[in-house]
Formats: sequence, structure tokens, C-alpha cells
Amino acid sequence: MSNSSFIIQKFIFLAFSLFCCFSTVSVYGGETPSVPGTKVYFINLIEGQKIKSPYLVQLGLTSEMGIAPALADWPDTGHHHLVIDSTVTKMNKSISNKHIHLHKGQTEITLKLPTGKHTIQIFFADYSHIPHDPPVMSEVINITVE
Ligand SMILES: [Cu+2]
Repeated sequence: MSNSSFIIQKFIFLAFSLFCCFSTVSVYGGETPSVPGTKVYFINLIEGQKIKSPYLVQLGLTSEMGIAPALADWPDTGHHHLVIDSTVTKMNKSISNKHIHLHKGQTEITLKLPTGKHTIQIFFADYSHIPHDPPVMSEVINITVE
């Protein structure tokens, strides 16, 4: 194989890989801007924690933004979502109803999960359930229900 065809092959592979990445996981959120530096976090869950079900999980939001119920289009606000044993791939679309929407603006919720290992992540999103731009989300953490 000549050197140039090897480079072309490599380029095609790279272009295809990039296309796949961007077609499945978008990194940009919807039209509602987030405030730089905003973070969401678990107040009472840490990586590797063992819990009993039911468990009252508490969600934190740093002071750059505020909580509002779904459908309230107020500036610099949003509501929490919990993504369990799953992931959000489309950052510019409504968060699916298969995830937990704390649509009244709750900052805690009782989780009832089957025994075993689970992943859990907080996603903050705007009045229409679409992640902000840039998206505000927690790390994915691993928990075990005993
Ligand atoms: Cu929602």
C-alpha cells in the first residue's frame, strides 16, 4: 500500500469515527443558556455508596442558577432529572419520560430501586426538559442497593 493511500484510509476512518460520535452524542444543549460554573451534585450519595431502598436522595445546585418548576420559563433556572441505569445522549432534546423528572422543582425524592448495582446521574434541564447550553449534569456514580 502506498503511503498516500494509507493516509487517505486513515482520514476516512477518522472522519467516519467523528461522524459516529456526533450523530449519537451531541455535546451542545438546547437554546436555554446555563450560567457558567453552575454545578449539580448529590448531597447524600457518593461513588460506591451502599444504600437501602427506599432511599431519600437529596440533590444540590450551586448558587449560579435557581430551581423552577417545569413549564416556568424563568431566566437562569431549571429542574432536576435523575437518570438511572441509563444515559442521556441527545443534549438538545427533551429528557425522555423514562427518566425521573422532578418537575415540581423538588430537590429530593425517594428512590425505590431493586437490590443490586446501579448507576445514577443528575441532569438539570430547562422549563421544557431540554438540557441547557452548555449542559449542567453531575458525574455518573455507581451505587449498590443492599
Ligand atoms: Cu423535566
